[in-house]
Amino acid sequence: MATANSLAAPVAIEAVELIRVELPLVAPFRTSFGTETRRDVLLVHVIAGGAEGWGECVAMQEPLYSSEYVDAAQRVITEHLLPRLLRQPVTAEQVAEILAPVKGHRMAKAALEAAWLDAELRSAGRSLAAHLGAVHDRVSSGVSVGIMPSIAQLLDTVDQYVAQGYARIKLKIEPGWDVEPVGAVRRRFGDDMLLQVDANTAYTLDDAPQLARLDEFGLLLIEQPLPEEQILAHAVLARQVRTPICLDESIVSAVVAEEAIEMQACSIVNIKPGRVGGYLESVRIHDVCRERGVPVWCGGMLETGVGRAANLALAALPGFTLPGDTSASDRYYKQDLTAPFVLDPDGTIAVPQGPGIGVDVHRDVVDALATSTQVVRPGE
Ligand code: OSB
Ligand code: MG
Repeated sequence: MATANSLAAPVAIEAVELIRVELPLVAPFRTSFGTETRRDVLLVHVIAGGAEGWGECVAMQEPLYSSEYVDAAQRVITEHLLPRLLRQPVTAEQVAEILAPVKGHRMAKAALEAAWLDAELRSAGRSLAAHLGAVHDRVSSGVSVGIMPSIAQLLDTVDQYVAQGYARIKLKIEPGWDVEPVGAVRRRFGDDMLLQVDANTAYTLDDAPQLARLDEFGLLLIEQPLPEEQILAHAVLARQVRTPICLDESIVSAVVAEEAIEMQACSIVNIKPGRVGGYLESVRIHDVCRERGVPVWCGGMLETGVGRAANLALAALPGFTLPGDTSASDRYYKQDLTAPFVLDPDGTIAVPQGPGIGVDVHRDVVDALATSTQVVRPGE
């Protein structure tokens, strides 16, 4: 079973930079909760005795996917999280425990833990992939396709991704955009294409008959049809549809994952490190699911290369048996913050093998796109 090993000494932090970077998306991305046209990313950069570490906070501009949002994440980091972390030298392994008194704010905590992990691993000369327990050096990658103005535009978009080699297609759905577009894609691309849907909580249990109409399309899974808190309702729904239910928003920790599986609310789990409070909790969810024979896959939050590098390391663990939302850089951004991640024609992306997250952050690009920088030092 994959477990995160502890490293040696904690790195002594000199400064933590909180850098906000704005990147335009290559195309608008519409989900049941809103339309994204740009990403307002919070980067955490720790500087520690010759070493450095980077973490990406996946909180979005508005609290529409979950209750977190980027301004609040930065605020909780400066007011509540960093004061606790900077009191004494702390290992990455201890970050979650030290921050536990602060309730929630998992995306903010995850970004800090990621930066601490990266700094420690870079100074130890060890890759995040090896540290987390990766067993593959390439991972199978899918792509998440937004809600489109028309079926014709949807088919064109899917066609381009299929031509690039993506291993599976995920369609965003909502009431009024489900059976028709999914059926059109299935008919156009055939029964062999790996296809799944994501509702981002847009349905209610009363919609069970409509969701059961998706059964005929042989989908891999339906992701988070009902609200985040309604885990039991997902168990009820799971008995009314044949398509496997996968949870995203609902799974905020390993304990919740275990309970949801126990309740038979889901038979597949989407693991997003930001949503669950970090890469180390992600490994615990992976382990919980693997022990119970529940497949997992790595979700995405439109990350830049910083978060993407770390997600690829996680997705290389043995329980990640379904293609993830770990798409290539050019699916999101014209200019990434690292060397671009590229999809191979076989539908895989290489897992970075260098120390830490395994990629260099292009500081010149970060500085050119930065909208603000805040520096926090211990003892201030
Ligand atoms: O629900 O998986 C989701 C993007 C932003 C917020 C939530 C989700 C998504 C995606 C795209 O589906 C995932 C990605 O490609 O990064
Ligand atoms: Mg989702």
